[in-house]
Amino acid sequence: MKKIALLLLLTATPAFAHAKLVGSDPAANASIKSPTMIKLTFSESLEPAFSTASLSDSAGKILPVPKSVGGATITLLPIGLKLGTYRVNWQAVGHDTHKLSSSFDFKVIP
Ligand SMILES: [Cu+2]
Repeated sequence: MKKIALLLLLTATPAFAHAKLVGSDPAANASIKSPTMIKLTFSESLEPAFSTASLSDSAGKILPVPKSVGGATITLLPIGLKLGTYRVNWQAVGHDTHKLSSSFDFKVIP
């Protein structure tokens, strides 16, 4: 009985501690006018040295975009994105040092 409870605790705790992506603006798969800010919001404060995001175009080319990591957010400041599909790749490390990474797309429309 005690052993089972401990096991549950051990497997459940890290999942709560991960810095998960809880929202983004633009949202995944959104179609929007050319954005000047892309904001990713995570479930907990990030370790700035190990947390980052990048923006790539439909050809997979990474675009030079200013970025900042502060608190539980990563912000990208693109300028003049042309029509097309873009991908945001992100990597997030919270204070438990677990690394999560993923990506999502959005589309710039007229
Ligand atoms: Cu974790």
